[in-house]
Amino acid sequence: PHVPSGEGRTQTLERTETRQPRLWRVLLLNDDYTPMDFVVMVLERYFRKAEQEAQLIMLAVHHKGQGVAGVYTRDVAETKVAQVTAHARQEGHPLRVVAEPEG
Ligand code: TYC
Repeated sequence: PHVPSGEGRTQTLERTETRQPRLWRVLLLNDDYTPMDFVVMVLERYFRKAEQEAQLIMLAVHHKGQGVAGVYTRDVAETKVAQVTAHARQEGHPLRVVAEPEG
């Protein structure tokens, strides 16, 4: 890093290298009550999946207990969790959505 010269006594150290932000997985958890169609709609609308992929992810969650809906930076992942949870509750579904750090 080089130290820019300046008038005052405060020095600013510059770094040109940056690090990639840690990514977070948004997981859908299975339950016995949320309709399959609602989960597919969530995957299409909030996670931008095409219908066929949404169906595959929903069925994988249904059979395995959980699955990855998408991978995002922390703020985006937390917003997805909040939006999907609010939508599910509004419709009276117990769907659980959580975010966890990758790696
Ligand atoms: N198990 C639900 C049913 O049989 C469907 C479902 C799939 C629910 C995925 C939640 O994250 C989920 N209606």
